[in-house]
Amino acid sequence: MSAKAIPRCVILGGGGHARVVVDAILLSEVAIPYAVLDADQSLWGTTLLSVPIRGGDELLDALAHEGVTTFVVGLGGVRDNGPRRKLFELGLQHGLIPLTVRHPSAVCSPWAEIGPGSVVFPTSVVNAGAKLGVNVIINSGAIIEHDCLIGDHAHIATGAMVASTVTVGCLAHIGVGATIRQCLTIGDAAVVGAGAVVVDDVPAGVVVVGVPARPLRNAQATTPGMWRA
Ligand code: JB2
Repeated sequence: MSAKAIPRCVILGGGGHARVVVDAILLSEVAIPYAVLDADQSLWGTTLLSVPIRGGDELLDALAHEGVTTFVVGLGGVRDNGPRRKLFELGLQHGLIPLTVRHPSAVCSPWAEIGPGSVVFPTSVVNAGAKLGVNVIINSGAIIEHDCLIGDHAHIATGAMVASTVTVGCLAHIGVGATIRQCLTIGDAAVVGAGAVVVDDVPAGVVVVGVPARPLRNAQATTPGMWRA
């Protein structure tokens, strides 16, 4: 019986976040990180952890012809997850399969669900009954407690703690080191600032900061995934 072939993967975005994504792919051996694409021409011809940065997103078709079958969004971004959603949709439009990446040091319960294209970074925890949508980031050291629901394209930043049975909406951003009390709902495209402690539900598109977290004055979402402050 032949061993299952390891798929070739393209990483969309070649900055700091992508570096950790590539590291996790290499360590978990879930795919061969075959190429990186980046919008910044000055990076073309260079490498990211020895993976070639080949060019821009217009090379997706060419890479598919070279046998690349999977992709992962390597763009982290801060607060606005709209560009990450666009890149995810671009990969799908090119017929590629979203790769799910778990760093080997992450603790993911076998009773948790991790959606396609999601990335789970070093030492994070995703506990039993949690469900992550597509293209979610669980950044380094973040904790997703049992029975949480994390919406598509959401980003749980480094060291954030999401207590049990919390719902985080699509495109939401939970900032570095923030804490969300159990059973709350964070709306679609809402933003929780770094270090905030959230003790009430956060409506869709609203930006909250502080301890306890309160809405930031003069800040509001325009369309989901687009915000201004
Ligand atoms: O449409 C795009 C595109 N837009 C920006 N397509 C492709 N293929 N690449 C794109 N990029 C590229 O993403 C930029 O040219 C840039 O090289 C890269 C973003 O890199 P940067 O290091 O600026 O940000 P990041 O998203 O990798 O990391 C941020 O978010 C992480 C969560 C940083 O704030 C990190 O510190 C943070 N950990």
